[in-house]
Amino acid sequence: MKNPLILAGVMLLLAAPVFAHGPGGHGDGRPPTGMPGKPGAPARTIRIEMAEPMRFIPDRISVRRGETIRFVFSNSDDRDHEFMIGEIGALRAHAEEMRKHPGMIHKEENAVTVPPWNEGELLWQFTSAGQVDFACLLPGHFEAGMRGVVTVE
Ligand SMILES: [Cu+2]
Repeated sequence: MKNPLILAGVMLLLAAPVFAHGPGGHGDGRPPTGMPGKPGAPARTIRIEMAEPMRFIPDRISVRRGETIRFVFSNSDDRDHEFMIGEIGALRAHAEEMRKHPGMIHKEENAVTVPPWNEGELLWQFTSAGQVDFACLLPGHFEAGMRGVVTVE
């Protein structure tokens, strides 16, 4: 039976992990997508441009497990863009929520919003090998291809 309430429940389950990705959010203390970097810890800077048409440049990044990255974003476009890091299913579900509530502003520790012609920063530590996704979840941007991948070696 295709019940919309059950579908909504599934969407909530998919969305849940993105909110749980804080320090100590998981039992083993090593969330698969990483955790906010500790201010003052050694960090490598990676610059990412948020550019028209709906692109992160670069959109493929390689890091080592355990590495802390200071992402510095420069928005060269005339509209807001956002960087949210997480698991792709959670990002997708979140993008859906953003379409329903366009005024939503992110205060999550795994996201930063950058106004036009401005810069923003996010400090993030990659704790597990594998792939971590990132995307701009402002309405229509994710769907237009504004996303990328971090490979953790
Ligand atoms: Cu965007």
